[in-house]
Amino acid sequence: MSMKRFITLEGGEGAGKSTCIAFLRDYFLEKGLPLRLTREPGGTPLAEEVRDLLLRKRDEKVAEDAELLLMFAARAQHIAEVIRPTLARGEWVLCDRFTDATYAYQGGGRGLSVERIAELESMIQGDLRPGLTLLLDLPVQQGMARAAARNEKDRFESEQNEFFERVRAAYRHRAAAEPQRFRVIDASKPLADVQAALKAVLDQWLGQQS
Ligand code: Z5A
Repeated sequence: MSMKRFITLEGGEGAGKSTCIAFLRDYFLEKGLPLRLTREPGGTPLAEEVRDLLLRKRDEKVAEDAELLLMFAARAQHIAEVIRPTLARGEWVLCDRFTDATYAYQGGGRGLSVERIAELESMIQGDLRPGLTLLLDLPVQQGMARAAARNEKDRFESEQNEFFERVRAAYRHRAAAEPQRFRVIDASKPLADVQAALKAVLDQWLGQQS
């Protein structure tokens, strides 16, 4: 199964993932390449229900391990029902967040150990890893200012500044550790520059396919 066709998009608050997804969808369409756009947590009816459980604000404190296991429960379903079958058909998958988000939010943000996450990653994913990960990176303050324009905050968006600083640091740490998989895009730039950077990365990535 080709991991080269499995692409993930990551980034912190207000990084512009939704905006970039639309651009990437058009890019693939123009190239005539079959693309399945999907997201985590979510991507199947059951996994979307788990997403709702995870994002909804509630009075009860959510235990860190409960959060971690729900993320991987949704992921197991998403992999079985969408990601593996799509890749097996030879199509492309573009996933809005994947396991790097678990390392960043549950690892960096909540402080869970990398080993604990890695154990679940191999249990649930086996050898499935993205071939290419696009990380939209920008200073936390700038991202928060962009995101502030949105309506009601969910359970993650309600976290404090320091939480998002740890998330960003964890993402950057992972990108530095795996430069062959990650492409870090400066998301603090105007949208046109971000899109040009994405296009350059994909032109190069697709060029390597043949
Ligand atoms: N989560 C987790 O904890 N563990 C996991 O394993 C996984 C996820 C998979 C939901 O994710 C939450 O799940 C997430 C982490 C957790 N929580 N948080 N935070 P999500 O991906 O659905 O949530 P999100 O981060 O809110 O994603 P988003 O909706 O795609 O937001 P965004 O990246 O901020 O994108 P945006 O809406 O496109 O951009 C925000 C605003 O900035 C918008 O007004 C744009 O017009 C503007 N924008 C975008 N780009 C630019 C540029 N370049 N210049 C100026 N303005 C811009």
